[in-house]
Amino acid sequence: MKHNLREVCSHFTIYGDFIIGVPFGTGHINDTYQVAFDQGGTVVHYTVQRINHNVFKNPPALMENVERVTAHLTSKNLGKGGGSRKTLRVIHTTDGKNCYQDPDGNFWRCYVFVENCRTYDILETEKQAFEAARAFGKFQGELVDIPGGRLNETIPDFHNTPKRLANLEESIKLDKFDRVKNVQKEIDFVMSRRDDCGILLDLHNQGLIPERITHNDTKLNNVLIDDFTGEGICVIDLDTVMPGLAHYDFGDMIRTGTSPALEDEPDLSKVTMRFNMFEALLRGYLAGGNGFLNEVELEYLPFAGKLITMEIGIRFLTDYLDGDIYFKTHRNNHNIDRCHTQFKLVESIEEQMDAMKMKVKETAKEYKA
Ligand code: ADP
Ligand code: GN1
Ligand code: MG
Repeated sequence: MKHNLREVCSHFTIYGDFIIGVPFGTGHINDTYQVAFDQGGTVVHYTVQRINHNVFKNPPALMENVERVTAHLTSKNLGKGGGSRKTLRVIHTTDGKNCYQDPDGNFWRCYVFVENCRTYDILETEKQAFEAARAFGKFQGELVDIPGGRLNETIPDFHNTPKRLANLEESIKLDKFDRVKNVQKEIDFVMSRRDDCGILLDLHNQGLIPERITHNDTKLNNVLIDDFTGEGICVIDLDTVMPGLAHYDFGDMIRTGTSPALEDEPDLSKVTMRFNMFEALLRGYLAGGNGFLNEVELEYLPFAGKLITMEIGIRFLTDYLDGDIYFKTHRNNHNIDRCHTQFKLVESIEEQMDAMKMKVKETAKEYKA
């Protein structure tokens, strides 16, 4: 085990005796563990995470966001039944802080582990898609009136696609690992779509789509699905909750919720945008958000799927050129496999764009507030 979890846990206000800690989940950035404690003969679990401080430069500011967001969501769900499973609960350190910094400079946080639910890397049914998207829509809707001023930007320009493109161009120019020659086709793919990159930000700058509080990492495995009811109960992975456009969230749902293949699937024939899953995501998102989107936001929901998928593809491609330093990789060319699935999905979305737009037009009417 890379980390001494027993020692880490001793700095949090957890009652009982540490039993064991095991790595958990398939995230690309942080180190996540499930730890078990014996509390008077009952085993109780917690999530303990090392925050990647190369990616998140200011973990205490990030945790300040998490505390504000979870406190607000908790207040909204008070008295509505099952409230304690609907929002992450931060466990404080023994000296009253929201995270612990170890002697090596690592930042750790701890949450109550929500039992009897799980996350899915691939969605299997329309119901799961509906439920997951509804949870994200509800999350965005409930944060509309969070008090206390603008949230901290935990990663500036996180979904600024033109900047992501500029970073790619810089990495191509530097070509530190002599890899550009291996990915000319992928680079051409991006460059032929470069005019798409600024579309959402332009609409925002024209005042047509507003800034909202968004999650920004709405991978479908960032919502806990109840084992018994199949309901999307709790939105997790709150590191990137900050000001953003609604499209960043719906776009990433299309990216991760419509394909029947894993993000790193080498067999590209499996990668496709399943229209029925798109519709289920759309219905779930609109049902959860309860009509807060304006007409222009609605119109650009399908485009968001294309743009965010391309943006993450650009980031995987850039990381490959930079020597695989940002995303965790587990095999050679892992980032390239990931990039390929994204670009294949972009093509599939492009082919179905007209039908997707039509579907949004028809469906939005049913969910007006
Ligand atoms: P990462 O940044 O590594 O993606 P996440 O916060 O998404 O970290 O956690 C990784 C996985 O751990 C999730 O996909 C989920 O399955 C599980 N998980 C995280 N927090 C909790 C929690 N509080 N209760 C239950 N499961 C959790
Ligand atoms: C990372 O941590 P994780 O795996 O939920 C990344 C997202 C990407 C995603 C691609 C902070 O999310 O932006 O969309 O990988 N998170 C960060 O799978 O960069
Ligand atoms: Mg996650």
